[in-house]
Amino acid sequence: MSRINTHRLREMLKLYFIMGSPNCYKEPAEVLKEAIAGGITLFQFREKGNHALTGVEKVTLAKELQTICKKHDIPFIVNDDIDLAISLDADGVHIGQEDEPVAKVRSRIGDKILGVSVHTMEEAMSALEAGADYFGVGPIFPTKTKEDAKPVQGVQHIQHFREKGITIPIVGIGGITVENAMNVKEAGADGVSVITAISKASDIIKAAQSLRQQIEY
Ligand code: TZP
Ligand code: MG
Repeated sequence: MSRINTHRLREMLKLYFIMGSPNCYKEPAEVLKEAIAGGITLFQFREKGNHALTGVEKVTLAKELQTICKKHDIPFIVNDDIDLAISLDADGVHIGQEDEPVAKVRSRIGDKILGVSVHTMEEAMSALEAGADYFGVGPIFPTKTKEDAKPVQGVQHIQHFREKGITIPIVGIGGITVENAMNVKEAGADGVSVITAISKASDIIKAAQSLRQQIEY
């Protein structure tokens, strides 16, 4: 295997759906199937927050969702849990600044996709050097989904990274909806990552379709 091709990764990041059981009003497997039917391009399993599953239950859900992704050719990324990603042979991992150091994670996962949340130029440069494949930047807009989220950064933050010469694939995250997704792309992001705009939508298929249209425009 070799590191993911950047062009392919930019395509994958267009509509990046992130979800775990605490983000769903119904069965996560059903939510994921509908999101895929609506056109998501990448999935991240993020089992975090109130009533998040742990242990065997978490692993069982991860396997169930990974199986769905495989069936539909949607790459499966694991949030934070490097051991889980390795044991499931996931397509990649996404880590934040408070997780294991980027270089250590890169050496553990080999050529799997490695996403890193960055908030400053310093974090960005160091993640780049340590082997990140893409950056998650946010929260772009106010969000209630992540309790310990950093202050809202606005789309200017993505613009700033691009102006400073950061060419690595970037996804915006935090409070992104069909109404504001276009602004995130126009600021220089390759795609948007969303949790509740899809997971808690009354019509999940339509929500994903509408977001995808905004990004493809
Ligand atoms: N990281 C920064 S904001 C956020 C994460 C995981 C939550 C995004 O959730 P939502 O529901 O799309 O605002
Ligand atoms: Mg993390």
